[in-house]
Amino acid sequence: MLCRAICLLALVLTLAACRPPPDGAGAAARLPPGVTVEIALDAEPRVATVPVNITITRDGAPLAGATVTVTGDMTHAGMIPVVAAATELAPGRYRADAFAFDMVGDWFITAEARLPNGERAVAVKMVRVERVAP
Ligand SMILES: [Cu+2]
Repeated sequence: MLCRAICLLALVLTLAACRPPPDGAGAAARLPPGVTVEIALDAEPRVATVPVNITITRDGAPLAGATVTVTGDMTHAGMIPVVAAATELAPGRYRADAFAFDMVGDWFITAEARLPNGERAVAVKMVRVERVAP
């Protein structure tokens, strides 16, 4: 009985500690061994077009030839996700030029990469969009 209470407490603490975005987007983050996917915005997040840079490495070396899609979604229901394809600028460096935030609030950006060997790598970044572009 005590054990069960402790387990339950541990579960509650775990749930409270990380608040994954709705629809399990946080849980969808996955990286094959040795692969890193970094998401960086070109500018301060605001309601405007803000290109998204994605850097992909395997064992520290640039990973070229991936197909990368960037999806922006919000933490409230009823949003149509923003989707933009990224192009490869240099080996391992990808960029979604057309990505645009269309609302103020909390967003999560998902970068999904199909690697040349068929593996799938997914990273998620939380972003708060504070204001409309001047
Ligand atoms: Cu919204």
